[in-house]
Amino acid sequence: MAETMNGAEWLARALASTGMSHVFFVESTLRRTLLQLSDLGVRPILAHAEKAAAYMADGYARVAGRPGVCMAQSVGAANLAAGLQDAYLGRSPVIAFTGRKEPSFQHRNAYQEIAHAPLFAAVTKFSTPVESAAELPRLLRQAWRAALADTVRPTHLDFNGLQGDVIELGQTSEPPALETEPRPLPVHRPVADERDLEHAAALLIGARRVAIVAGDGAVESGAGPEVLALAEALTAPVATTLGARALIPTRHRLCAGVVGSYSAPPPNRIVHGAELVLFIGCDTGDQVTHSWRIPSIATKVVQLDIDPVEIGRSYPDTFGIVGDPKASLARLVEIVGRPVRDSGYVDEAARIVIDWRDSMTVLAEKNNAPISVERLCAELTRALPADGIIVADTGYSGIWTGTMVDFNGGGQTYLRAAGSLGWAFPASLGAKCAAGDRKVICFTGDGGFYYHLPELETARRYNIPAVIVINNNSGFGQNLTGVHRISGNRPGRGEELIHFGPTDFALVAKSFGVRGIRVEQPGEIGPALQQALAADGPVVVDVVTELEPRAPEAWLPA
Ligand SMILES: Cc1ncc(C[n+]2csc(CCOP(=O)(O)OP(=O)(O)O)c2C)c(N)n1
Repeated sequence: MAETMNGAEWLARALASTGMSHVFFVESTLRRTLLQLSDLGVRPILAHAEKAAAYMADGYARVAGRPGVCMAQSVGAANLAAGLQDAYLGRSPVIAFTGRKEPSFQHRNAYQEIAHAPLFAAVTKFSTPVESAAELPRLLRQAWRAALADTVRPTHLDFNGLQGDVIELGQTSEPPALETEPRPLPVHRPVADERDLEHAAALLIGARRVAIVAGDGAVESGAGPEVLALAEALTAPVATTLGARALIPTRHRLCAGVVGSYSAPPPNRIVHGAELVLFIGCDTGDQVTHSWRIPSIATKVVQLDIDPVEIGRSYPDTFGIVGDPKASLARLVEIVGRPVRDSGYVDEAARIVIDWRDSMTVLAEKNNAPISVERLCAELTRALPADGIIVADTGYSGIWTGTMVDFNGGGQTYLRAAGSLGWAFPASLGAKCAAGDRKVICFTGDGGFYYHLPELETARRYNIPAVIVINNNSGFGQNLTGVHRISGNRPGRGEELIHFGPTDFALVAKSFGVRGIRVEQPGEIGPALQQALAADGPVVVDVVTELEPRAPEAWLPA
């Protein structure tokens, strides 16, 4: 006979059955479930703010390739929803639980509560109330499946009762399991239609200057080797989205770099010069295309994506192939075979990349204070272990790491914020919870770090050994160009809008009981990173830089 149990216990056992190791929450919510989870070996991580808990679940999910769970009580729901924006944009399978006051409290000015459904509508692909323990198994399985189905995105369950109490009140006799066979992302690997692949191969072989733009979907699919194999066969340069920075070795002859608005000049020049662009698992949004100017809107496109809705979303002249990137590229490589190709375009592309790299050498090797961020990035490249993970914040932190840090294209992982400043630090803690022995380095500006600074206490409490590198330039560095422009480029004018500090974050870290290393000379960066990576607890590496230097800027045609 099937075992009957309380809904709160069912939830804990069902989550634990998936093999997850951590969940992230702010009191007071689902207490019985959290205690049961703890008994079952799943660690509840108490964060200091709901947004941080959502970011932790996001970082966890991206490294685990499995859902990350976050929870909050009713009044925390708006904060938790705000934290799902990055997971939604970054296509991360975060599952959020909230409590909601029971029906007798609705529509009569209940303390602390606004409607939850509108909050979650924009940041989830499935969000539903849970009214009884009996409904829980069906709805959680749906939330789980929906989060993992392409396009991967957050889902949400809103439990009746301020702290999710409803599931404590009822019983269920369903088996506490969510999956028949736990699988990492992507859960499904359909191979594209053979005729579409043949037509795509003909288009690709028929074009002389083919550029590949590989996106986050290619990373999710683990398609790096297949992307490179196709690039070799077609003699095509490979540019990537920011999120796919680590897809292939960034020093490879065919690697053009990150294309779009968060980019250095070479990839934009290269992709703009293509006759045909092959998008692979790429959202073709404004960031990767620099608002649909790279490549130009009239460019002939072949697009491979697991989600048919993405095909031709931005470029009208698109031939679409629907399938898992890795599985479909493997077949496409076979069909393409070994055609005779002109190497003129890749030679030109390689020259553009080499010349630009040469022009950056002075800054990457700069040996005196103030520290150049290019040098900091060169030190990060040297320090990052072969299976290391970099978690970068948005804005300049994304541009610096996406243009100036090199990756081995096999083993190393690059995670970037999908736009929310402050995401990286909590996300790196969640990432480290999923990373096992792999080292995690967070790269953030001081402006980004201030958002969730109290999570230093969380890092210490659970002894999460992430390395937090702060590019400490005492302000919103990226925004300096903008405020100067508005103020007629008058020196000093407008800087009060973006200036703060100076703050010694090494001292701040120490006050939280976290190790802090202050770095003011370029020669100190390498040893500081080594010490931090060797530590068995969290370490803040506070690198003092200046506001004025600009990150690489994207190229646009005249
Ligand atoms: C939630 C949110 N608010 C505002 C912004 C706009 N924004 C993007 S980058 C940036 C400045 C970041 O400063 P910092 O983290 O210190 O890095 P730096 O630019 O100095 O390298 C701001 C304000 C944002 N991306 N997200």
